[in-house]
Amino acid sequence: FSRLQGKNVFITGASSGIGEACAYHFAAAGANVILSARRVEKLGKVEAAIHEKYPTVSVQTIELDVRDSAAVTRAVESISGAIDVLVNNAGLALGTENVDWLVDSNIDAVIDTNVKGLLFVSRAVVRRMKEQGMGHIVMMGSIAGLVGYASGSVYCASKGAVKAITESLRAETIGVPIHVTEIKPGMVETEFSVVRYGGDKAKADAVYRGLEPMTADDVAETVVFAASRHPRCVLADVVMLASGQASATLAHRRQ
Ligand code: NDP
Ligand code: 8X3
Repeated sequence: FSRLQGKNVFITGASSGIGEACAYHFAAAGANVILSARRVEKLGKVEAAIHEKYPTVSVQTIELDVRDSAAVTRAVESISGAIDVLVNNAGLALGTENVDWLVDSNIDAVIDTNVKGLLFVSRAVVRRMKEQGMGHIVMMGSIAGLVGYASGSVYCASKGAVKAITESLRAETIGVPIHVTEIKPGMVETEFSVVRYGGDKAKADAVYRGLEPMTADDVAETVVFAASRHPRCVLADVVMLASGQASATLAHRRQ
């Protein structure tokens, strides 16, 4: 028995990391998955892996850059049937400049993706869910949205915005009912730090030095748990930390 059996789950940023893990975990729960990201070849590999392991699950892949408002509208229109669950996950950090050295292109990419892209996707999907009279949106926030840390101003601001958008949306949808969950993970080892450091794997590895980070599967399990509660309740807010972490600014590292 699974409350997610036969449900349709739309995931942004499903080509790697947390979004990809969500694709597998929702498929394992019997849900059909609609996977979107810019790198379609990676989505194809995820689709093939799901077909092989869960042959009864339907998979749709959509090439989508969430920064493109019109493309987001078209992508959501291309999804047939209900959208029962949205995992609003696509996102990134770029660079670690302090405020006085911020780079325009990094500011634009992070705000355009994490804030504006998340809003474009939310708008299109909430309209759809209001027509359906139900739905569940899982926002991928971060503990970086709770406390700003040095060299993280733009990313922290973007995740602070995710928190604010989540709260506004929850207030706007109480009567529908559309359920809204925000997951705020701490350190999860994915492509996240490799992207943030422009492909420098050594710098990315140093982020997790001396502690055991969470995995994308750890977060995906929680996303699926949140999306499969009884409809009378909503898991509104989840903070997930690696066991050696107390906050975005306090971690215990073995020497
Ligand atoms: P990854 O880099 O592994 O995955 C990021 C995903 O986002 C990729 O699938 C990427 O796909 C997609 N993406 C990035 N930009 C765009 C875009 N413009 N349009 C569409 N898709 C895009 O990192 P994570 O899995 O770690 O990150 C997923 C989410 O989790 C992000 O929102 C991140 O901020 C958040 N998070 C991560 C934490 C961590 O420590 N790793 C902790 C807390 C939150 P593609 O490049 O193919 O478009
Ligand atoms: C990513 C988590 O703490 O590296 O959202 O900013 S952190």
